[in-house]
Amino acid sequence: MVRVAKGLTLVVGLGLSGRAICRHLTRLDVPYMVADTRAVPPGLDDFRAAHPGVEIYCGSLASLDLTDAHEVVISPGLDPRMAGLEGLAERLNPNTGEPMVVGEIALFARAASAPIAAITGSNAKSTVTTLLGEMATAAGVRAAVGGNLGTPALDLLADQPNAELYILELSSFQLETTPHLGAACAAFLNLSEDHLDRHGDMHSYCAAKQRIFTGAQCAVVNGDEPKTWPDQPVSQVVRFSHKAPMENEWGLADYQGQLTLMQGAKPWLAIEELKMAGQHNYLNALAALAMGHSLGFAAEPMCSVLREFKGLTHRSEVIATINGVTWINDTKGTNVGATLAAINGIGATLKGRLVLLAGGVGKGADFSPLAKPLSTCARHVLLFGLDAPRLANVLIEHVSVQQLEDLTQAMQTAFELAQPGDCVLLSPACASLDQFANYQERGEVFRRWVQKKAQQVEAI
Ligand code: UMA
Ligand code: ADP
Repeated sequence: MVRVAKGLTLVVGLGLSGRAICRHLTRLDVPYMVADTRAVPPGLDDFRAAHPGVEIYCGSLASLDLTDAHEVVISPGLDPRMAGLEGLAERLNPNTGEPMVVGEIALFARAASAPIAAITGSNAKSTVTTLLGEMATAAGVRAAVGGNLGTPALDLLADQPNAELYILELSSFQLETTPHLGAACAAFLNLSEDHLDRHGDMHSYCAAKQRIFTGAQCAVVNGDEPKTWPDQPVSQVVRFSHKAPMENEWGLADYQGQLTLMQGAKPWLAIEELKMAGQHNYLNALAALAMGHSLGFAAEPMCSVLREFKGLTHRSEVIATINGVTWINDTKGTNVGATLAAINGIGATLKGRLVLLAGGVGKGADFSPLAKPLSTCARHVLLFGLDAPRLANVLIEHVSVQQLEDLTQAMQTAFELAQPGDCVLLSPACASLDQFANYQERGEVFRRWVQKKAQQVEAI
């Protein structure tokens, strides 16, 4: 057994979050040691050089004696109930009054001196977080934007100490280890199956996300999805929905002959002024407006951001039109809910039919909700990767399905099968890790292939 010395904080994981946690503890002069379950975590030598004198343990946590540890701060990619940490997440820490095991965001909440706007949900987190960040800047608010979408939250504290507002995208993994967030405004955008391999069931997954509301002053929730509504008292709850809104709610309604983003009876922006592709982005615009409004941003700067924002790369991103067929990269569609939103959002605007490219690591999800919408709007579904057989099983009776070796083969087949007016959509409903380093690499493979094909076709 390796003993964690009395009074030391144990940081678990040497990824982005782990390193940010270490930098934070170093700044605070809190003594700590580090553990990583991998024999040789990536970047170990660099870490040693940057933190001389910090003890590092690599291997199973079950060989650590944590009896005297001050606190355990765990990275989001690791399960707080993993071997070696059994029972600790439920035990109160006499030093902090919080559980013995916490995560990066718990330390962030303790240290942040400016208000926090936090965003969670199964999908659309990065889009709404980025939109809100741009709205803050346009409204003249010095905002620092980070969390699950990129810069670790704790690095924001050091990099932007004068921030007037922290805007954080938070995953269920991060929230699970955050006992108290105390956000000025917390949004829970939507809930659909994801990460069940980690959380076990939808109840635990939703409970992790519900933690975003602990100590929140204002909750922004999806009026159409009751599971996103706070399960604890929050003094102000603001709903957004795709329906015509009641007073003080946000929604969509006809205003002077145009579908318009509305707050109660007040028109904010006609849909045709939005640049983002797909109907699912109407809700994302409403969620960002609802949050910005509750945080006191002025109306006009928020609307001007919505008039310009084209959406993030890898999310319903139009890459090219080849022989009348539009090719769309939605590699960030990594779960069934996201792919459903992309199919419904894009399918509704199509002249032809959809050729869907899907597959990868399904994370234990039920794929059957895809069957009905695909039977209505798809010409073919081309499957690749680890869970292609599971996808094929649930889709085969509803739509034409073919299984291919990999994404490149699927793209070649799509090129041969698609007809003018159709749309080839990469929205895999799965994680990418069986065949790619990450979802971005999968999207870049798609982009490069499509752009090359477009040049070849033009040259003919
Ligand atoms: N790992 C080990 N042993 C360890 C430590 C890590 O095996 O001791 C493995 C984990 O199982 C995991 C990988 O290393 O597969 C990375 O885990 P990590 O916790 O070290 O991850 P970070 O590098 O800190 O990145 C995390 C988020 N990753 C995860 O939650 C898995 C990043 O979100 C986030 O951008 C970053 O913190 C900064 O906040 C990525 C993500 O995939 C984009 N998030 C999931 C999602 O969006 O669906 C939740
Ligand atoms: P996240 O950060 O939660 O993964 P993103 O903004 O990166 O969210 O979008 C991820 C995917 O979610 C997109 O590629 C799209 O398929 C889907 N999506 C976008 N908006 C919505 C929405 N309002 N509801 C459901 N799915 C959505």
